[in-house]
Order: sequence, then structure tokens, then C-alpha cells
Amino acid sequence: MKANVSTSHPPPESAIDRNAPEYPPAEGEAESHYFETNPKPEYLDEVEGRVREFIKLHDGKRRIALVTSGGTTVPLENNTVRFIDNFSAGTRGATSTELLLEQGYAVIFLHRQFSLLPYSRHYSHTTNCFLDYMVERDGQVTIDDKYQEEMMKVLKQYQNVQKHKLMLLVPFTTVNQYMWTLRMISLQLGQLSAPQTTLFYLAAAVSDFFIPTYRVSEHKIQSEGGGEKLMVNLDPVPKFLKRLVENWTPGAMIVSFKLETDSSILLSKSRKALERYNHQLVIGNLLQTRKHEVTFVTNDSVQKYTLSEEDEKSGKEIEAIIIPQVIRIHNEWISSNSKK
Ligand code: 9Z3
Repeated sequence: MKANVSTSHPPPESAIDRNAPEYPPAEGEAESHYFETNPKPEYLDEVEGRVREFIKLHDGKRRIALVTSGGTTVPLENNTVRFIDNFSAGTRGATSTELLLEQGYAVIFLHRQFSLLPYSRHYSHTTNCFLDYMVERDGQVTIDDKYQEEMMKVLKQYQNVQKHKLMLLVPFTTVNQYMWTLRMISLQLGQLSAPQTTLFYLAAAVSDFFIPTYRVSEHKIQSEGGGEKLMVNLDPVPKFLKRLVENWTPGAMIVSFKLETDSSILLSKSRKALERYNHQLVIGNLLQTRKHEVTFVTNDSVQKYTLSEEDEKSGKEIEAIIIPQVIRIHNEWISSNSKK
């Protein structure tokens, strides 16, 4: 039996308001300072090899998208017992990736390890347990007749993607791993001959605050003695989007997401992000309504897209509205940049 209640959302009226001060976009100095003082993940060279191979396989044959997905953690200890996390399940990233693949993109899926993955997301979530799709027949485990058609469709799509090596899965857990990996992949994609064909779709919920490595406690923070408060002192995470747009992958089409909880500031914050980072598209969404409402903000338009109740009931997802619009804007970006 399943109690179908959601425990992952605080009541909207008590959700935190992210009215934190705006930190300036990071420039070159902030980039060198960050990457000199926060260590490179020891596995990054291996991942870099795979990314190179993947890009080489698809460059010139199809468009490549980098999709980021899921939340980043901020460890409080080096030998990590405790960490700060956020709500993101990776639904937006995983669902959008399936649709981009369907439209002919090859996708590097930079995701929080153990968050939702394209295709398997349909059966991996605790509210959608894979065991519920199975039955025992003549001593064999098989898929229940009523799910055959739906599962066959997902299986075929998944197998096609595997067969043609159209998706590369790259995991992260901490915000530092995310930053290092994002920069490495962006620099690789920045070397393509037609950068305008590359799409960045930055849906990951990246922590705004972190503890720089030199201040992180080596071992588990002790609670002995009692009565002491644990004071956590966080620095702002540098805003590297400007570096990505101008230095790491110039010429690519970049879509960032803006998340807020207060509807009265969503539009102004989205506009501000577009101005500050000078990229092509900000998709604004509210924590409370992100699954059925988004607002596209470009230099010359603001457009709200809503999933009707009817569509939602029929199982349609808002990404099925988002992705065709993103591709339309990407097409325009490619043609306006190819003319030059
Ligand atoms: C988003 O706004 C995504 O749409 C969600 C998707 C994280 C809300 P889920 O994974 O949720 O489907 O559960 N992502 C970007 C959030 C973010 O951190 N944006 C930064 C900001 O708002 C700018 S890059 O400051």
C-alpha cells in the first residue's frame, strides 16, 4: 500500500523567500580564484576523455545539447556525514532530455547522481515503483498486460539512444563537482566549429551558497558538550554564467532557468539574469507551480506557457510545451548566426 502524499514541499506560505542580495557575475579573477582554491574532482580527467569521444562522434552530424539536472549538495564535512541539499528531483532535466533526443539532438546529461534519469524515470521513482508494473505468470516475472504498450514505447526509445550512443551520462553530487564538470564540458564544446548548433539547457538547481574547501571541517563536526550551537558560515557561489557565455562556449545558445518562490519578483529577476549574463533565454518558474507554468524571457519578448488541467490529467508534461519552443528559438539562433 502507498500513502500518496507528498512530503517534499513545505506549505507555500512558509517556503523560503530567496530575496538574497544580488552578487555580481564572476569575472576572470573570480574564476581563477575559485578553481585554484577548490580542488578538481579526481575522476575528472576520465570524464573528460568520454566527453571528447562523445563530441567527436556527433560533431557535424547532429546538434549537441548539454542538459544539467538535479540539485547540488554543499558538504559541511570533508568526510561527509552532513550536507545542505535542495528540493530538485531532476524531473525537468530528465524529461527535457528525452524530448531533445526525440528531436535529433545528442545530449550530455550532467545530473545529480541518483536523481531521475531519462527513460528509467518512468519507473524508478518511489511514487512510480517498477515492481508495480510486474506480475508473476507461470513462475516467471513479466510485465503486466496493461503496461505492455507504454513500456514497449519507452524501451524502444531507450534502446535506440543506447545503440546510437546519443546520450552521455555524467554525474555530480557536490556543487564543486558540478562547477568543475560544467567548466570542463563547456570548454570542450567551445572548440566546435559551429558553436551556434550547441544548446545549453541549465535546469540544475545549483546552490547559491557553499563552504570553500579551505574552511570545510575534515571530520564529522562533534556535538559533545551539548548546548553549543552549530553556526554555518557560507560564501556565495560565484556566478559563472557570464564566463560560460563569454569565454567558455562563446556562440552557443544558452538557456538558463530562474527559480523563485515569490511570484511578484519572478519576471524582474528573470529579466535581470538575461541582462547580466547576456545570453539568449531565461525560463522563469516558481517552486510551487513549476510543473504547469513557465515564463520565457528573451531580449524582445515575454511569453507565459501553461499546461491545462485537462492536459495534465491526460499525462502530458509541461516539457512537451517547453522543448518545441526552445528548439524554435535555437533554430532562429542558428540561422541568425550562420548569416554572419
Ligand atoms: C530550475 O528552475 C528548474 O526548473 C527546477 C526543476 C530546479 C525548478 P525539478 O528538478 O525542478 O524538476 O524538481 N532550475 C534552475 C534553478 C536555479 O538554480 N537557477 C539559478 C537561480 O535561480 C540560476 S542558474 O538563481
